[in-house]
Amino acid sequence: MSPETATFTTMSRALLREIPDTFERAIVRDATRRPDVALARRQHARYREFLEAAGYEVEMLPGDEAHPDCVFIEDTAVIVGPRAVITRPGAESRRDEVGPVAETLGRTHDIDAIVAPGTLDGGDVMLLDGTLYAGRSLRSNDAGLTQLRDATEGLVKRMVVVPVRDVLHLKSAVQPVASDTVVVTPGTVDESLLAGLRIVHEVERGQFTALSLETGQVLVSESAPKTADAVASLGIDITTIDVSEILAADGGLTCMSILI
Ligand code: CIR
Repeated sequence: MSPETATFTTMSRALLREIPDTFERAIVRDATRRPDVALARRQHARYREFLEAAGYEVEMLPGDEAHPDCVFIEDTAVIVGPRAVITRPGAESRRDEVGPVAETLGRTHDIDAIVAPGTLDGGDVMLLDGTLYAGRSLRSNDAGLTQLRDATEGLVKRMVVVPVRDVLHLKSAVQPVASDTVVVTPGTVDESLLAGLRIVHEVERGQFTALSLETGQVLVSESAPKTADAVASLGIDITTIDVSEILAADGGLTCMSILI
């Protein structure tokens, strides 16, 4: 499959994972605010409804009480065309989240996997118009990024490593809202590495999160109305959602699904 084909393959399945009761113990940087599990589940249900209304067939994996962060399924696999790269999450407590995801994706994809000493979180990987941007972060190290480069060779046009600072993942700092447009949190990445992309700067620092679909629809959080307005003013079709409890667990809108 050529890089162009890999990029424009129609995505129609979404893999999600239920929120376990232990979600209130998810890893958070601000331990003064714990997510409310019941409310998080209602917000997750609306997220699922949005994907279904957009035409996605949703497959919901059961939650795992031993893994409070398992709803953040994006971090466990990176899909590039026919290949699924199973990650080795940077947070040790999340390492075993990958099992059921690998099993499910193994039915439809060639499986490759990041191995020690490599670490990689899917939240650090973004595929835009054939270019794979990969964040070097607290969660994804050089060994993991080298393995990702090898696993995707021939499936992408190029891979650009983007060091990120002050945020968890690349996609906390750089969020696609169209195939050529990203919202960037100022000061978190060297923007010259994003040359060729249209950049919108996030107004409410660290509060904006988006999920951009191949249909052109973009789901954005209610938490950053000024940034959402800036995105909408470009003619992008946005729908807003309240994901306060997901944000409280340092998650965003991409992290709750793997789109296939
Ligand atoms: C963590 O710290 O791993 C989770 N509490 C949040 C992960 C969010 N993942 C993502 O945005 N891709």
